[in-house]
Amino acid sequence: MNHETFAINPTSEGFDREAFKKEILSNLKVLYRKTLDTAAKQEVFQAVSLAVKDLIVDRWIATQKAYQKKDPKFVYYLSMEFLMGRALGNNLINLCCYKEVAEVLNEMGLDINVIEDQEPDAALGNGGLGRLAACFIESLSTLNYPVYGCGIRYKYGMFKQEIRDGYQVEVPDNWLENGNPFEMKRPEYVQTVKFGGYVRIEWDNERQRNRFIHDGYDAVHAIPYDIPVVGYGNNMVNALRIWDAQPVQEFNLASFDKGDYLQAVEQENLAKNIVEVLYPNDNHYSGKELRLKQQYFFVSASVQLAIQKYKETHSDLHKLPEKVCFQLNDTHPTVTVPELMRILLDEEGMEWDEAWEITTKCCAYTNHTIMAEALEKWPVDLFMRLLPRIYQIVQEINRRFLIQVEEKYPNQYNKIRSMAILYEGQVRMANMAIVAGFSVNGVARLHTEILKKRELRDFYEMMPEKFNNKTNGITQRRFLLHGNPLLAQWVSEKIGTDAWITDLSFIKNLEKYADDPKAQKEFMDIKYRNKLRLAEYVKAHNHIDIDPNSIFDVQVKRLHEYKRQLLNILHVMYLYNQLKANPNMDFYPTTFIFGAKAAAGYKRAKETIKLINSVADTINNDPSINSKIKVVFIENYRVSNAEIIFAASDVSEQISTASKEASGTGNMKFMLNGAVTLGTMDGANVEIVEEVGSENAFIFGMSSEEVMAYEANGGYHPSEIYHNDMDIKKILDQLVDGTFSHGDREMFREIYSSFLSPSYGRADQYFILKDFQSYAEAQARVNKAYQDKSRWAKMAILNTAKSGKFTSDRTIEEYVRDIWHLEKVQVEL
Ligand code: 26W
Repeated sequence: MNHETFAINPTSEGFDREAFKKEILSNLKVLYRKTLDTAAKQEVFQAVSLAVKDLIVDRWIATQKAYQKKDPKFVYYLSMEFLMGRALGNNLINLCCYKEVAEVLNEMGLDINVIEDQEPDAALGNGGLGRLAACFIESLSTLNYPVYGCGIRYKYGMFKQEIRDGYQVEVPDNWLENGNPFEMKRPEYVQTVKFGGYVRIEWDNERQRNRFIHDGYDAVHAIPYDIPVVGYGNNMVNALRIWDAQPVQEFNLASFDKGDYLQAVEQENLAKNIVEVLYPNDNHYSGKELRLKQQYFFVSASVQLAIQKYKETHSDLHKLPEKVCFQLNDTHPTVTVPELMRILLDEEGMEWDEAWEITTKCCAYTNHTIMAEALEKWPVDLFMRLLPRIYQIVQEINRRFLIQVEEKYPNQYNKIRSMAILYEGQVRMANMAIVAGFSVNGVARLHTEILKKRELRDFYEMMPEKFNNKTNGITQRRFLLHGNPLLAQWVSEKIGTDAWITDLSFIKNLEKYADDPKAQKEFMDIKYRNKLRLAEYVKAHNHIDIDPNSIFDVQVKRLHEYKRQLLNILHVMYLYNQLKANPNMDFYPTTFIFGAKAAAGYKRAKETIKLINSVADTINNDPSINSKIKVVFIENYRVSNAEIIFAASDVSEQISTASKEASGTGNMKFMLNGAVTLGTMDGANVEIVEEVGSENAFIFGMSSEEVMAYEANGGYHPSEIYHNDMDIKKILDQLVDGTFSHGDREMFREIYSSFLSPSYGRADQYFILKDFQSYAEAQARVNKAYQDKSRWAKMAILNTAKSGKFTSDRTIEEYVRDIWHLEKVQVEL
């Protein structure tokens, strides 16, 4: 990476402390008619944020000026999800005045941590895919690239999780309750989005061709809100543009006759419903009409505005691909393809071939999963009813594509079956994205290879040039500099520079300290202090005491069967049995920490949460094991507490069934913070082990090839393991003998049955029993390794030192080089 041309500005010269202080006080006065001594914490947060916004807006305006001057190409990162977390702390970090503001607040008798804690997370995403989008736009800004993040301004984001009696309860996340101090409403960019109705064909005499006219539709207005995305120390501010829906006509009872009245109510309801809530499903397609409405709503608004903006300064739409790239974050925004075609054909009057040429040069697609249940396939009748004109265009795309398939593979029906966009009454969104996109990328090397060899084999054979890999990354500004200030400071001191903040490859210079006893001690002291911080959080939120001297073994991520939280908790049960049978066995005290939300309708996932909490309850209250094992389920896992958790972790549990986790990004956040991976050879774990060396990770379990071979043969027989392995038999039996359920033998019966006689699907689909002994053995190696303090410290330091590859800055430079072809823009203040 070349940073010479764009020297960063890590000092905050020009930051005027007194003016900042005054502005906070003035904001309190104007917003709330209050002074510092009477203002509530939330009000102080708002006042501080508004003062920060003032700093941001200067840079935002400067960025706009630079864009006007340079007319650069933009990437439009289209995503149903942006899991931003909190903004205040990171904005201060990227403005390079975090320390100064902390000091100013301190002088005013305020604690910056308390102020930051007043901010609700912007949780407009489920998990990895949404957080990746947030890291990407932050990296783009930091690297001086032009981007619009395009998404939906959900009224309710990811639900808040409460644990009651060990069960997950979902509570609405009213994140906009107190307003969002950083956002800017942009009513001047309102767009109209049309649903339903029918398509009329008229003869256009002038052009001597048919015209397609969409009539009888329901319309909604899309109003964008811009949230600033501040680059680190470079004065660049891009926008995350999220759309709100408003009825086209304000509802006005008096002025409507009966027909208008009903129409007005319907339009009002349509607008209200569309942006009401984020679908809390991760990796599971549900086929709900409202979800397709959400997709078309934000895509249509974003594409229309992109074209409008382009046309303000350009006359030739054929050159659109020189200025615009639409990156589709999974298939969710794939209606971008027919929507762009519609605009070019119906509104701009182009011929099909010209429109197709432009569209296919503007769209690129990222695949984030191979899980079959995540594939979006819309029923044709629903699709056609909601988007009649879009559907016609999809039909034509499909028709022309199938002619090509037929030409290349005459009479090979299997090719049509696998690649058709319209098939058996369904619109297959992935196929449309691949056919129309000029780039198809996976998110880790192994994942991309599996796509090419298996899931998308026929497409890869027909159009190999489209396929490429972009291994995911994470932003070190949030997950080290903000989340772990002690370690960040130490890294800078040790390597003698803070260049790692914008070029993480510098962090490799830590390697020379891996064997240094003094550095080892410092590193582990910092880890200890971070463990204390997490212990305080757990005490305050879970009322459980955990020992910061114990190993913190952590699995935090969405709850999903393929991620195998069940393997983890079954192993805890096994360890408990071992310790009870042999209280003096060699075992270093370990705290097993879980954090996970389950999709609201995902029964097995919710049962697993209950099991974890039940096992925790039994073990934590059993004095006979002397607190050697503690189990903690952290309620409401989200970006803000994740930052605290990663900093405090010793062991990073990345234990998905090999081949199932496309990449994982939590694994990278742990690594950066010096946690050692305990994992399978899946997703980006493969590349993590490659960087850090297999001697500095704990790898276990079947390979992806082995898993896929078993799957090809219809699975395996877990009952053989059950009957032959007495340790495993015991833990499974404990699921139904009441050991962890106060005598209730039915509570975990379904989990038990899933191994031996499932009511649906294959027995032990995710090979938990098959991998169990290998996992237990790896856990034992971890426990032993931790007891050698110096060896552990070395491994931990090396994990941080070798994490350079996993910055989202590297990922973004690869997208820019291979897909987006953007130029850096310099912003002068
Ligand atoms: C249609 C329902 C639905 C919702 C979300 C389907 C699929 C998704 C996402 C693709 C799920 C997701 O977050 N996938 C994760 O993406 C991360 C970023 O690339 C990867 O690191 C994770 O491995 C992958 O599970």
